[in-house]
Amino acid sequence: MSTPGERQAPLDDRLGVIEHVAHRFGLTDLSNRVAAVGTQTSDSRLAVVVLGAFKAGKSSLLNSIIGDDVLPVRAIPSTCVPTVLQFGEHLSATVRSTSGAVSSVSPWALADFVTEGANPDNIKGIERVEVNAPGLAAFPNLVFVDTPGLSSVHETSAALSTRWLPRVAVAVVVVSAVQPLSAADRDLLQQVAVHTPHVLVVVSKIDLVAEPERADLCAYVRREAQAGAGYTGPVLAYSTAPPYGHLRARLRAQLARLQAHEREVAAALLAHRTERLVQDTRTYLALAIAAAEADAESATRLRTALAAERARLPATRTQAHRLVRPAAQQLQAVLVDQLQTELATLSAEVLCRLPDQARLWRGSCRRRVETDPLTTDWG
Ligand SMILES: Nc1nc2c(ncn2[C@@H]2O[C@H](COP(=O)(O)OP(=O)(O)OP(=O)(O)O)[C@@H](O)[C@H]2O)c(=O)[nH]1
Ligand SMILES: [Mg+2]
Repeated sequence: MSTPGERQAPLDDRLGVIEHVAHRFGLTDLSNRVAAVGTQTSDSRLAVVVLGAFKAGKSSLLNSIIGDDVLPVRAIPSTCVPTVLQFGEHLSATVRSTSGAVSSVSPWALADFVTEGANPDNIKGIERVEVNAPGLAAFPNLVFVDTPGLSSVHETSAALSTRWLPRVAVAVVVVSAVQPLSAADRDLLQQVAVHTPHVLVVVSKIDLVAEPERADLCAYVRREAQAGAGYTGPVLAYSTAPPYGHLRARLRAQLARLQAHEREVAAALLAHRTERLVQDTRTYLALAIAAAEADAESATRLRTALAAERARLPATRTQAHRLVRPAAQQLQAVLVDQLQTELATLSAEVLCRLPDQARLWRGSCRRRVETDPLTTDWG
């Protein structure tokens, strides 16, 4: 694992320029994102943030991953305070108040703090609850976050973009099978893409959809997510119901892959965040020029100031590319590795089924198999 110093050094210049621009123009969005990059360089654990609409099944999904029903699950809008879950040898919980107070509580009493019913509009002033869970032993470098549900596109933009999205390393976007990919979900996917390249879409409650329609439903979500938000990542069906252990295992396998390649994931995340920050800073600067052109005097002042910023940004971009390239190479190596493993499994399966299938064939194909099924060249 890289030390904070190793990750920080090459970023200082870029972040310094962007922070300067953000401060000068009062761009809090950029300031938050610069702060998030700074946090990433000092905290090596990856934040897997579970996001989605009200009642999509976010808390249920996390309970099934940790193997304990500690997060309150309700049929009415429930979670109102985020809960951060990480590996710990013993199940325990801590409540952090906005005042700075910290207190240990029973992990079975989280409903008193994180639910709308017991803590309406967060009158108890809780910033977050932290849970140590032995069920996360397989993911010591991941920190999971259960977030309050989103009710509208507006809320997605307002609350999340400033508070949670900048901290997301991996976004698990939960979409309910009974309300697949609403406008708010598409908006969320678009916003998430600004902050991380690591996104998983999970179609929850798949047990509520008849078996023959499940594949179509996932294909629909995939199509809509691509058309509406340019999303091309995995779409995983999910259910917390007992017969669907194989679907839960698939999600765990995806998370295990992130855990195993934590360094590459973190490098790609840092490169992505920096590159997007550079792009957005350029856009803000261009807008600032356009706005200032309405006022000749301020335009002259601003132009002089912006010329200095612009002179520094090309160097910033080059540095960002330097960061992206090694990360991309590392990821490529990982993908080739995975493909080779899957190819070996697939080849074994094809060779195993071939004799039975070949009996049904006619003509030249059949003659080739009969000659030597194992050395026949199928290419
Ligand atoms: N049938 C079925 N119901 C589920 C599944 N997952 C969650 N539910 C139900 O969906 C409802 C909402 O689940 P929660 O886990 O509280 O959803 P949430 O997204 O955390 O909700 P908020 O915190 O209010 O946004 C509850 O009644 C759950 O029992 C599932 O896989 N299958
Ligand atoms: Mg919840």
